[in-house]
Amino acid sequence: MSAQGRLVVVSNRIGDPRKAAAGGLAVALSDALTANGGLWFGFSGNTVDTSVRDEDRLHLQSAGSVQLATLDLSREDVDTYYFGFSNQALWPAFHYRLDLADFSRGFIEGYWRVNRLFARTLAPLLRADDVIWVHDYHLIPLASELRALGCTQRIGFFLHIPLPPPPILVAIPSHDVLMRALFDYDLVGLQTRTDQLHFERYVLDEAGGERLEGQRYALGGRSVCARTFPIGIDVDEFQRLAQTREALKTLAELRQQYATRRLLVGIDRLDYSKGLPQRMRAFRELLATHPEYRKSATLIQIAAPSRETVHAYEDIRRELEALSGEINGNFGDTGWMPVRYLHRTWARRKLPGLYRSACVALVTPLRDGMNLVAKEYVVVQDAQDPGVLVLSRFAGAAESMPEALLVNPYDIPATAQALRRALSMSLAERRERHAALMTSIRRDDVHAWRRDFLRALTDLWQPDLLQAMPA
Ligand code: GDG
Repeated sequence: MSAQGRLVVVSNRIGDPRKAAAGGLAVALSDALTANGGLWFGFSGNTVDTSVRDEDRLHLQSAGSVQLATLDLSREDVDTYYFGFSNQALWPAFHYRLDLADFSRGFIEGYWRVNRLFARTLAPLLRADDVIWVHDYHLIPLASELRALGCTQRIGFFLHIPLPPPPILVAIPSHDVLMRALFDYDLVGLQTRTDQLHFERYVLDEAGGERLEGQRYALGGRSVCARTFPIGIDVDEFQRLAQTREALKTLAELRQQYATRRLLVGIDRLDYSKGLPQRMRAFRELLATHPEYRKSATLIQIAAPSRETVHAYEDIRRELEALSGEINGNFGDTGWMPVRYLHRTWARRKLPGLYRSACVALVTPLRDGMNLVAKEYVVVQDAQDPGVLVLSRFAGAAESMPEALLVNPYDIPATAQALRRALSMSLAERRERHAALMTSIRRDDVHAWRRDFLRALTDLWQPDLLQAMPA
């Protein structure tokens, strides 16, 4: 079997490598997809009647040497598999929010049904020497379903979100089936060493599995390699974006508009994992305890709409509107609003201008797989006069970015104190921290992530070893 097989990427939604707006992940994967020809498979985003046959739901198109395959789903499938089990059970539970998790029976059934449908539709498109890379929590059972159809190709899985520790994992009904499904992959990639440790603790202590050589784990006669691959950004691509006319224009406009202000920026999907209310409270605390900032500091918070039909997202949106209104009401003046809260998606090409105009970035999730905003902010700073990153210790990024100002976002006074420190940090210290952060961001960029994962998946594939496993 060749080590140079075609790459098949499977994710809930696919990226189109032809579109510049696609972002780092799509661009990085498209390099690998085009190298030996590739296929990207996922949900089309369109819904169809349940009576439509599998073959009529599949759409194939070519983007250069890459084939894009998308599948329509029924309304019920989207509601149970996507909005249901993926985003109302796994997303909150994996972000340690069991209080928000809904484990309705119909959700999990829909989740497995769609994974089976993905497998059934994908299998006929596969070649014997393909290397398959499955992405994220929507598709954990996909390898099991493909194996059940007789697929023997190398299959890797990467989890973009955190893996919680066993006491949280075991609260998920059928956690055992879900975790065992990971053993149908050849390689499981996680964002951080902490996530890997949680995987190990679950396998050894909860499931009664074993640890083998080389970060391999055995359970129920099967074995899988589980390793850490911290995802990164395409540094050069993002720095190039910062030099485009639009990014420079955004920067110039913001500098002019806020000439007498110091900008703090937050850019996130509107999601309860991102710690947005806590962040606003920390900013409120800064204004309350340090009146000198009332006339100078402005927080621009972009909260890009996301999963709007899910209740928990509606609640967080209301909370943020109330908080920003309250802060502006209490601390604003006729000519100044301390919080600019924008519930909309900003054009990607403008983001570098916004990052660059801010002397502080607030990346303070309550829990995050990695967080790419933290990395994007750092790489577009002026190395001679860089801004300061205030980063939650609960973001995966904190593991490799200790030179940021690390905070516990639940501790509002301490976060406010960190904001003050960031706003008053000396140039020498800012430069030193920035240089150190640039080194790790470059080392762990998206190309290294992709290369390391695919190399591990290719190298690890040793059928002899699998067959030698005890039944
Ligand atoms: C998941 C994991 C993990 C944000 N607002 C706008 C906008 N963005 C872009 C950012 C950044 C991306 O979206 C967000 O990436 P994050 O990593 O911060 O977070 P998630 O979306 O939750 O991603 C996360 C990631 O997967 C990768 O593995 O790091 O932990 O949760 O690129 O710039 N882009 C535009 N307008 C916006 O308003 N155009």
